[in-house]
Amino acid sequence: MATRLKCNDTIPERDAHIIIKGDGTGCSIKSNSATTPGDMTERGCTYAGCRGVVGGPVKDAIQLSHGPIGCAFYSWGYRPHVADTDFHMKYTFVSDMDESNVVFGGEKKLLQSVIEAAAEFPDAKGVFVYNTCTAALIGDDGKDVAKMAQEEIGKPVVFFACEGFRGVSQSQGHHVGNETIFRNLVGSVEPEEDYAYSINILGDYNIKNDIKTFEPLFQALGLKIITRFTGNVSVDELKIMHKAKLNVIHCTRSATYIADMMKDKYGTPSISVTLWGIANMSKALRETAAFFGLEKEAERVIKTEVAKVQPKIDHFKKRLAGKKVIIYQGGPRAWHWPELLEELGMEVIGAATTFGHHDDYEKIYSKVGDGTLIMDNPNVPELEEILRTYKPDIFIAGNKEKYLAYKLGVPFLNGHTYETGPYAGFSGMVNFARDLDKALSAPVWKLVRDQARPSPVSTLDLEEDVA
Ligand code: CFM
Repeated sequence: MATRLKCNDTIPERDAHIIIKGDGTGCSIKSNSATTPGDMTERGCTYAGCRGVVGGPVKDAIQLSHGPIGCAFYSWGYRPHVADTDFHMKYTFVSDMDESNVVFGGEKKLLQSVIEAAAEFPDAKGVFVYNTCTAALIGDDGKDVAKMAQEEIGKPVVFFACEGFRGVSQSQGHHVGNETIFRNLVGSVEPEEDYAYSINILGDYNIKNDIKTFEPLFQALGLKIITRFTGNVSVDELKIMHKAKLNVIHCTRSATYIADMMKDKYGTPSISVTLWGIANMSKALRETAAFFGLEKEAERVIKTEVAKVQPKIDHFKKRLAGKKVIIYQGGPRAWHWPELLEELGMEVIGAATTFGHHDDYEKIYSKVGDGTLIMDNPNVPELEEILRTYKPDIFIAGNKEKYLAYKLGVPFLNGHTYETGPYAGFSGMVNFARDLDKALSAPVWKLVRDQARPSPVSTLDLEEDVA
């Protein structure tokens, strides 16, 4: 049932986006709808979801925004370590539309920018052009320009119609990114190699080198990973992703679209997995192995690898058990992570997403206990109110919320780009537990409680926890 926070007395439209599990009305939350005017949402735009999340990690493509320079600057390098080259951390590209281009059109400038960038970086395997609001509003035909540019430079020039205003959040950008990569690149070459035991990992973006934790596990089963969509991937790897026998989807929110298109066109089956946490990673290996008849190998890998990390996890579990968590992520991590936190003896008392769809909320609903607060697209006053009233021991969210948490005296962990990560796979779970412990045990919370705030929201027993 819709729930009223005090701060929403003047914006009652927000009530439908906030529910409490177990009040007898089921998962009746409103989501994936336009933000109410006046609500200071934290959502990103379609361009952010396409350029930042899906297309951006492709390591040997020139990432070129067609629009004003700010769109390129503010989408540059905010997700670190997604590739094993530093090309994208060093450079970002933009057609640099200015007022005269808005009046007279920016197509010529775009064509010239693509040609210049390709000449300057001859090793790049293609150019990805991302449309922005400005270029779309004046009616530039970027798709046509991309076609001309492709003929001129002799490499793929892929145009993404991801102008920011298209959807209600960055989620629409994932969709555009999936469709555009599928239509323009996938299946454009036919290698002759044997791909009998091969998979793609879809919906992993190699945050803080996540792939280093789980790729060796799949490889130890005897499987070849053709493509990661799109962490640390090359244009050439995207072209042959249709050769895989199975798609393993990690982030279902951002990558199920391409899995569905591959199923329709190539008959490629897919499974949805979670690559965080001991139980989930084990399940992912078992299900993938079962598809190829490699069950024995899976049991061997799980046994050996879990034995290496379990003592460390047990150590942290003793320190973390009983702590209460509010988690606020973009989408699926809010339902992937309650189980991990449970493995560490912790309890989720609030879960929120920026752009989750109803299926994400149903998953959250099924994984948290009665009384848990579930929120869609929360804004800052709402987050402040729930941190003050629910008094979690730790808040897992992103950089936008970090200082709010700190100012309120609440320990914080960055769940988007991680603290010291990686967090995926078996070894990543140790990092996750260690970073949670570090955040909770930092001596600063004692000072904050004693000196800065008469009534902090932290419920930590500091004497016990300070290392
Ligand atoms: Fe998928 Fe992601 Fe996420 Fe996402 Fe994101 Fe992200 Fe996220 Mo930040 S693709 S939906 S748009 S798992 S950047 S790597 S952490 S909000 S929950």
